[in-house]
Amino acid sequence: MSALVFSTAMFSIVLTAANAGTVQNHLRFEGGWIRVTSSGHPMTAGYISISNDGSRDVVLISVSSAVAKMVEIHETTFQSNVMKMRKLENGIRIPAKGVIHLEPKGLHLMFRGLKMKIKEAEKYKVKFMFLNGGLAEVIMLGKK
Ligand SMILES: [Cu+2]
Repeated sequence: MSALVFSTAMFSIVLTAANAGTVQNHLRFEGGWIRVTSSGHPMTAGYISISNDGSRDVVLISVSSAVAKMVEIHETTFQSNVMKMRKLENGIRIPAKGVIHLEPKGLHLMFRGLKMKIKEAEKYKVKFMFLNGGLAEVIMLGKK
């Protein structure tokens, strides 16, 4: 499972691959985007699909980025038709041969304490950390 760790060489490939879908061993990151903000806005959400083509489950345990003080993993719930968000303290399990979709009104990344404005078509580096110590650097695109 240590093969999940990105080498420096792989990292540069990821940077040029942009939003086209990133392949690193058995994990694939696709369609990653962050909702654009107006200046001074403190938070925004991000979405991405992560596929696990491997034979073992993996757990996404934390996410970070230079664009925000913290990035939390959230789920959206509905209580009497009121939309609420909850932080997932134990991360998200991605089953073997499975895929998870972080998407509007569902699981999402919450970028809190934004240090900059998120602009359309701009590329942002986001780090995904897994329970086994694996780390993936992924480019996410600013989008409306
Ligand atoms: Cu949220």
